[in-house]
Amino acid sequence: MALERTFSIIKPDAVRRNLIGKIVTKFEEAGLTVIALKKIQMTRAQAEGFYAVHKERPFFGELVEQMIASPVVLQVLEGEGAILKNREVMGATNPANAVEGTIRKEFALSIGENSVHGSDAPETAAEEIKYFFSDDELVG
Ligand code: DAT
Ligand code: MG
Repeated sequence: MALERTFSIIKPDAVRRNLIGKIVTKFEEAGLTVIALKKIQMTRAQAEGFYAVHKERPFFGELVEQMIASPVVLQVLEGEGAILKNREVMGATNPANAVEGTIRKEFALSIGENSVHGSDAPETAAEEIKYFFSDDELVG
């Protein structure tokens, strides 16, 4: 396994419920290291650009509205096999299908308000990190 970096968003539904610490703890306990972290209010343009891959899907409008409803926490996580590890800690997109102990099983409200985003592959991880962070913000 290689040392990887991946991108994570703690979504508005979780930030609003003061779950930042509990979610970061899940990542850290899985062996992921936080090498960048910031809280922002995402703009509509940022959210539409970030989710451009989903723009033809029926839930695109709702997805953008949920992402800009209130602040989010952005992170870059580093570790061995970090991309897959992050996805495992997150759990399935639909919380109804998420395994016990995962973030989405414990905290997600619905398939849309599912508490976290995580990159799904090395290419998207690199793109998503660059979309929100400059190189000098990554402190490995
Ligand atoms: P993931 O966030 O697990 O990578 P995805 O990339 O397929 O899932 O979709 C991005 C987000 O879009 C997902 O976190 C929640 C929303 N979404 C996906 N499928 C949906 C659906 N059928 N109805 C409503 N929202 C959906
Ligand atoms: Mg995805």
